[in-house]
Amino acid sequence: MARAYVGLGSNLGDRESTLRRALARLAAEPGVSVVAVSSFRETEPVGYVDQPRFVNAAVALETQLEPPALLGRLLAIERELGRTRLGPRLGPRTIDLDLLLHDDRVAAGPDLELPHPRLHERRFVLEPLAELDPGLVVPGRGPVAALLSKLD
Ligand code: PH2
Ligand code: MG
Ligand code: MG
Repeated sequence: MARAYVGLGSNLGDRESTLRRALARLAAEPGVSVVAVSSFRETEPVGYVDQPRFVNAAVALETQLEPPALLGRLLAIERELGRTRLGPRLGPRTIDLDLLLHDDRVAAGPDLELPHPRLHERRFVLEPLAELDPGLVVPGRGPVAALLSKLD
């Protein structure tokens, strides 16, 4: 069994309801159990700023799935909840499910990078992770609490 962390984000439609539906689908996946869900927080858009505010959260999972299989399930749930990839990169989305961490795996493939490549610089990811596990360490980057204290 691996411990994985997934980041959730939405800034189109009924954001909270979409996050709850995504969590229910994750919990229903064979080989996946939900261990803990962070609070939902409204956040200012980062990267591509001319878009609505997001609701973000993170979830801790226990899973038998290897990273590529888990990523495949996340992308399938995104599609089921109406995610399209027609707009700008980093632009508005009904649902975004990002595989952030999978135990202490490090991977640098074209389809899957672990840890998530921008995790260490995003407050909207680090804060929910710190809430789930204040002692969590990001492989190659350090403890989430230290990463948060480096952001201004
Ligand atoms: N996701 C992005 C780009 N910018 N900003 C916030 N606040 N929350 C997000 O989830 C987010 C973002 C691309 O995935
Ligand atoms: Mg994302
Ligand atoms: Mg994504």
